[in-house]
Amino acid sequence: MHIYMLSLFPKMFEGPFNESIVKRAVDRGLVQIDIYNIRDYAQDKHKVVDDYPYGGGAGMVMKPEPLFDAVEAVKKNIASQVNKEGSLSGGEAQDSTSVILLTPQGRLFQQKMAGELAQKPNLILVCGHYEGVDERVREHLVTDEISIGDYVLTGGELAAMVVVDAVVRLLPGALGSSASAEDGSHVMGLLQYPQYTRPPSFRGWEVPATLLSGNHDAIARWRRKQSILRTLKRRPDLLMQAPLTDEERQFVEEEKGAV
Ligand code: 6GU
Repeated sequence: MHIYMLSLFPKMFEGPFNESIVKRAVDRGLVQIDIYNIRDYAQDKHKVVDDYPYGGGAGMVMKPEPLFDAVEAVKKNIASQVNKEGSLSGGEAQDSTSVILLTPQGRLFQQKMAGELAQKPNLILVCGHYEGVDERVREHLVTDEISIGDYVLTGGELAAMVVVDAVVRLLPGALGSSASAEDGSHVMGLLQYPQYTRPPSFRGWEVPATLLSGNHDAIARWRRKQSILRTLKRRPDLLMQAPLTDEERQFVEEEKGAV
């Protein structure tokens, strides 16, 4: 997979992409991440990338020309790469490439979307800034708009890093052999059960006896029950959607009554 990041603050990506799982995935050749500075595509000698909003009001708006030029430069690179590899025609690859704007007005980013993005050969992530971007960017350049939650960040960079992290860990081979991308929270629609490691007694707090029992059926039942209880308490919205058996639904109704 090839990910292209377009940003006014390219240095922000240096730390997160040079550590841990993302770095390992890059080192293993599972993903290539290229950072483009939008300011390099400004058209005047002062490298202006923003301007006052028509109609007045507070804040600045990102100008369309540098964003269009930067995305088109990336698409040319994708096309020349594809021509070398010879699978699709360059034009086809360009047309099918997702161009995603990170903005608080976007669709809410969720695990399902991470899974869909992880299937794509190329992703272009455009980090919005200032009070917004010229509407023509939304209408004629990007294919998707993503938000990572209901709060306002100073720019799309941190959100783009969240998206990249969530996508890269799903690439086959990105996690070590002992870890599984399928195992964590949310994939099953339930929150993860409580985890413990040694020692069995710490400051007088004991690991639940079931986990020490060696009875794998009992352990699986205990974990499933804990996941359901934790999801009911913290994220009842998730529980509505979760794939529960009739017996588990019954259990949820009893617990609800008990609360
Ligand atoms: Cl994608 N951008 C900004 N600026 N703020 C956000 C966001 C994105 N997602 C949540 N808040």
